[in-house]
Amino acid sequence: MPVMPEIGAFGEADLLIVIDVQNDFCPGGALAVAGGDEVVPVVNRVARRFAHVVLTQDWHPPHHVSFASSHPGRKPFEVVDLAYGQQTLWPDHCVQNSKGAEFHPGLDIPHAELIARKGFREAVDSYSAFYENDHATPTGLGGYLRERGFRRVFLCGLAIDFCVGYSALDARREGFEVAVIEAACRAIDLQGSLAQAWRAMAEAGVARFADLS
Ligand code: VGL
Ligand code: ZN
Repeated sequence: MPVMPEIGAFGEADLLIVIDVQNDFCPGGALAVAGGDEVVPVVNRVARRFAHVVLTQDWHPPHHVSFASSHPGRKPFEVVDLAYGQQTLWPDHCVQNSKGAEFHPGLDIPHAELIARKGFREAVDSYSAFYENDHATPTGLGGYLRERGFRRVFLCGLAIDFCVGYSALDARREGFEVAVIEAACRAIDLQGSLAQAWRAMAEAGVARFADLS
């Protein structure tokens, strides 16, 4: 199991990754996460503790394979078998350059150093910031983090049971120490996905912090 630092002792080897705090994942958005907007002030506060922050942005082309609308006869939240495995179908969301794909207007992290967009390949979804959903095609973020010298990755944002959780597991696979900051996350919670995500993260050695304050 990784040994996480004392809370408060964040330095040059520590990175906060803020996952997908975008309009479409907030109330009123196309794939609204309950209480999604509530994370905004928490994320802003947490981000001020870190010298280094990366943001991710779900960024799909129109007719993306993860959209139910791309599969005649299918409805959102159904699961289909694709070439790379099972894929949950979603309402159209975070379409490139749309209002829904923009960061929540309250997100205030001027010192964020990189915006990593994901899910931009039409034929494969990408929950994780590190790998496409085929679990084989890297996004390049792992290499970026290594080259920057980060060793500890802290994660927060939306949604804990999809993009935050998959990113946490992949960050462990990439060899980083990993912690999730729960107060700065919300869940989609589809058919037990929230409990399953926490179980998988615990097994993988992802630390769980209630908050940083
Ligand atoms: C997400 C489903 C589809 C997420 C993104 O950010 O958790 N979930 N696209
Ligand atoms: Zn998406």
